[in-house]
Amino acid sequence: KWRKFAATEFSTKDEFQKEVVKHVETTLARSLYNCDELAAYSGVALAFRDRLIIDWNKTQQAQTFVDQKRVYYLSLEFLMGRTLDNAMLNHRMKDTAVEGVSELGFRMEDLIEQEHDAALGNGGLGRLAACFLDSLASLNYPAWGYGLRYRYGIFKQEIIDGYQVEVPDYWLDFNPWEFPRHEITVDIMFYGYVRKSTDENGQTSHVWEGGEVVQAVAYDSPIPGFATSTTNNLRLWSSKPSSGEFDFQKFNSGDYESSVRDQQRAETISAVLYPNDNIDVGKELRLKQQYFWVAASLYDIVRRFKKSGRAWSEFSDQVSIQLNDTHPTLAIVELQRILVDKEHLEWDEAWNIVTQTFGYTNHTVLPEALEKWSVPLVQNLLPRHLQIIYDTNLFFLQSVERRFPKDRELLSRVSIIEESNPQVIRMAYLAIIGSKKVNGVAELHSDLIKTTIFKDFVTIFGPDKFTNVTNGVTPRRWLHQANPELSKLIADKLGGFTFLKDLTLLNGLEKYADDKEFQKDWMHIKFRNKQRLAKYIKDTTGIVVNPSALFDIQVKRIHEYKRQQMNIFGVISRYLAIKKMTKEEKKKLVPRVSIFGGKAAPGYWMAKTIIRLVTAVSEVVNNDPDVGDLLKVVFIEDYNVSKAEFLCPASDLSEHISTAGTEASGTSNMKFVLNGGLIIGTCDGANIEITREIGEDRIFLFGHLAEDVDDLRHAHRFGKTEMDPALRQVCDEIEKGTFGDPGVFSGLIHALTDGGDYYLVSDDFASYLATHKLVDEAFKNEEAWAHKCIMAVSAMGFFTSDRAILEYAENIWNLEPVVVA
Ligand code: 26V
Repeated sequence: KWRKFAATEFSTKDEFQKEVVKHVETTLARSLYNCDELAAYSGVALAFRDRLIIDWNKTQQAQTFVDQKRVYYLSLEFLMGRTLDNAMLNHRMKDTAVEGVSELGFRMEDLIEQEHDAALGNGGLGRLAACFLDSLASLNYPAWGYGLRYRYGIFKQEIIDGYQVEVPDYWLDFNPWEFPRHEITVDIMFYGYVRKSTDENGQTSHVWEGGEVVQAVAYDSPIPGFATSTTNNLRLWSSKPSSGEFDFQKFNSGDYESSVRDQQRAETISAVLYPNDNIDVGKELRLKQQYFWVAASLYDIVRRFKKSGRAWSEFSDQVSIQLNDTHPTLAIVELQRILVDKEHLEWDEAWNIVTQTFGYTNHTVLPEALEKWSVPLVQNLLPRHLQIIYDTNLFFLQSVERRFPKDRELLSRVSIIEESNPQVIRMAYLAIIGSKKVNGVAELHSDLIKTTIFKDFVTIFGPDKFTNVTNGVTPRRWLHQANPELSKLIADKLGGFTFLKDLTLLNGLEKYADDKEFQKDWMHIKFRNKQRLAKYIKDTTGIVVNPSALFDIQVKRIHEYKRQQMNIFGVISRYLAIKKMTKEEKKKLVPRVSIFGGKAAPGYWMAKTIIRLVTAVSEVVNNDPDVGDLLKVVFIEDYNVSKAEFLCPASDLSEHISTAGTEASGTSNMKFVLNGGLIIGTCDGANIEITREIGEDRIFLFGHLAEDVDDLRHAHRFGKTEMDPALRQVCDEIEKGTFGDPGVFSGLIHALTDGGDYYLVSDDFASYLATHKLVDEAFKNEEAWAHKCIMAVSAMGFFTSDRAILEYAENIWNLEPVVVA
């Protein structure tokens, strides 16, 4: 009987305008006469939010009703970016809304800009989680994301006097996309002790008690699929003092300050995202974050399962939990604890359920990024969990011992506990042992983990436990939203936007690759996207760049393994060459704009030095009259998702030049090619599969292979390598002071010389420069270039995150879609 009161959703421009005005006047209590862009944005967002909520409710009801398996994606990072544009496009209502706001006197681009990025992630791993949520909803899979609601996302980067300065990112003052669920709370315990208790039947069990309690509060956000009603849920947990915990004793006795301190300590847990990417720092607060989030999420998942009234033996038919890297590995231990200590299942029965439930995705082979928690830390914070880890390890090692008797070396190699001082817990090993499937994120990476860091586990568990799911990106955000003109041009040729749901349809572009008219349209769109970027650069840095120049972009976290230093050394080399050129030679040179962007972890000194070198080179080169338009160097401040959305469509060339074997996959490589740019790259991560799909003639590959790396490093260590002569010149120039005080850059030079050139910059430098020459030559022939770009895009269907999610659903989760009426 409530149906007749059901909310209505707008479907025409007039209805939309009415909704916007209603929200501005009532929800926001603003007069239409002083409605600024922020208020207008808010009104539009609230109007769309209403539509989303209707689908969200329908979806959650339908998914509960069908009672099928759900997947839970546990990730400490969800790098969502902005929501409004995506919501409008997924609902196929943007055109209507654009018209509507324009009649109200606003430009939609300006309103979209009002929204703060949701920047709850560092880089690739967090953005992958966001793309996966989009695909899960678009493919109608019943799925929830679980994460932390950080008060501060990744810091904002300012460049002051050429150096990175970090500024806190407070993003929550107006966020219409989240819904606090003050009624959905979980008490989470830390510290305390474990007591053994024996019941009347002589059964002993473990009771963890006497610790400090913090409360988790759920905040939900709707995740709409593209052109479907399915709207999934992203649940982020926020920490606050538990209601029983606020110390009234202290409060009443006048110790107000200390009771406030206790309160703040609880709130600190979800206060800030750790800004490290690919480096483990082992801080207690980080471990607290991990347990807090994992325990709240599991409590929630188990509570939902128990409502279904099924037997525990059916748990893994109803629930799959995917671990996004090792950060949520404690979930394995927590589920075992719930089943054994709370639900009183036998150890083996519980462990069977656990190992049927979890899947673990590895995202890096870099040793410094593999999480290891110190035993004393875990003993103190989570005493019962440490016992369970010890028991798990014991039973595991016993089973290994039975199968491989007397191989003590093997036992110590695969032990979850590393016998260092202090002992540490190898989280990746725990994740492997507790999961049904382990996957890498690109073919090379998945092969590497099987033959290097996890080799012994392949011997023990057999090869079938280990699999590959190559990453992908959502074409909705990364083509349709970021590059609407290109999306439209493609749709015109392919007869509509179906390709956004089945990206392999792009291969229909192949037959237009030679079409001169189409090439012209294509390159014209590229040019306009470059103009837009040129304007942004001018407005934000004052640097004037020529939009006809070759735009060469490297945007990603700053890390030695990603080799931004090699890129800037290459730029210096080009600069030195220009300085020596005659007028005639200069005329033949293709003008370039080298664009860098990315954040350095605040404590990563070498990464910060790389940024300083880029800004120093840019100051010199951009102001050198000998160079003019032939070379410009730009550092884009505060690279984030929204900036990626206008950078990806504006590249002619993007750089993905990690030392072979170090970049697990990379995903911006996919975004750049999908937007009609070519790439220069090493044989690393997904570059290899991109090459296989688009063809060797459409990518600029260079450098040594992953299999050469050990020998090359060895040669460096034993002083058997001479520095590449071109690189030598670059170093000399830096040391001469051409880019300011050379002392500032000595760390970078030192890394190449006495440092043993761990990332093999010198070994790859000649081939890097030679390949850039090939790029210059290729760029001179615009038709041939356009042909390459079109052919490349036509072959990018494989790299949609829809394909990745279908593979997870079929090979790992055994998950079926639920269609919402
Ligand atoms: C590790 C740690 C260690 C503890 C402190 C904070 C922190 C934050 C992140 C990480 C994980 C780094 C792994 C990572 O981000 N890998 C990237 O994953 C992308 C998606 O699969 C992939 O495309 C990139 O190649 C890979 O570097």
